[in-house]
Amino acid sequence: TALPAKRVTHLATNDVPWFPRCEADLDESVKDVWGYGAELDADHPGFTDEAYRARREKFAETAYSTRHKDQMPRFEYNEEETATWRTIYTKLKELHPTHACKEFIAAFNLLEARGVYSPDTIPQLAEVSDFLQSSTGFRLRIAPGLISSRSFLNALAFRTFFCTSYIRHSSTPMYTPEPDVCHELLGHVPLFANLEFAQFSQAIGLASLGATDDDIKKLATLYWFTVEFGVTREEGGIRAYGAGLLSSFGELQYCTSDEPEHRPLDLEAAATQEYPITSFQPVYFVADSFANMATALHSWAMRLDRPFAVTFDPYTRRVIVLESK
Ligand code: HBI
Ligand code: FE
Repeated sequence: TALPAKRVTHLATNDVPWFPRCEADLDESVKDVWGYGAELDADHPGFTDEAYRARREKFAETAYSTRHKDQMPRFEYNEEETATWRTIYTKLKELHPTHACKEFIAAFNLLEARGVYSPDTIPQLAEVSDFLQSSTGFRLRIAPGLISSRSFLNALAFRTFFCTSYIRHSSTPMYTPEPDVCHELLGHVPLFANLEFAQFSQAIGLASLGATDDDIKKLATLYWFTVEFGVTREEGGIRAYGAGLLSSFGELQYCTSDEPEHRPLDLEAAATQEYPITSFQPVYFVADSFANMATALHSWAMRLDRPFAVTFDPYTRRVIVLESK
């Protein structure tokens, strides 16, 4: 259920798609989901499990009803859900020393040292959000499921990450067809505590505000090859920083092997590369550093087709729009 295509009417051109100007505007973006957040497809591992479907309804309902002004609710996870978390956590963590980039490992260790992460409990999103807030100003907002590319990227402009809170079905601990709390917390969250990575992520978000549909597609593709499936080169070899890799036991091993192609990261190339969504990636882009990526993104984004510029005011956490008349 995509939202009707609202237009911004106060800009010189009235052809600009609506975009959030302040964090409360993200209340609109939450509703902009691809499919209803709890309506499972027939091939979903939890499709025939009534109890699981009821849980998903509950999580979706909480996500839909939580507004920006509200406190983040607490989630109660049951034994079965906690066991799934423990299995994934333990297996993935074994691969960190040899397959994850050093920035990810550092942040993950800090999350454990602060008592936010452990294999025994699924962390509360409120605590994870507070941790990120004090590290880089990033925050979590509960998502009912897969948010549209535009709304999802727009939120990054506010250093806000739409984060799911439900967990995958217990029958397939190493597989999920959609983002779940394991993918978010074990894949994405640690690097949002890294200043340069946070800056890069926000820059993608700022570039997406009021962007054309074509440019949203390019930004979503760039996001795919960096934030989801990015790798970097360290002394020991290729290391993953993308969340899609760090949350996948199989692909994490594959992406650092000699099998796939590793190309140096070029933003325009990565923004236009085709990719499969149901199999391992045939091509990975190798980044040199997050700091360079953030800088390169700022100049690359200037070439996008947009009749205004935006900046983020960290004091009010609002977006300022600069029009060239
Ligand atoms: N929605 N909840 C959620 N989580 C994601 O990781 C996510 C999303 N929507 C789109 C998306 N990721 C990306 O693949 C790009 O389309 C931006
Ligand atoms: Fe993701």
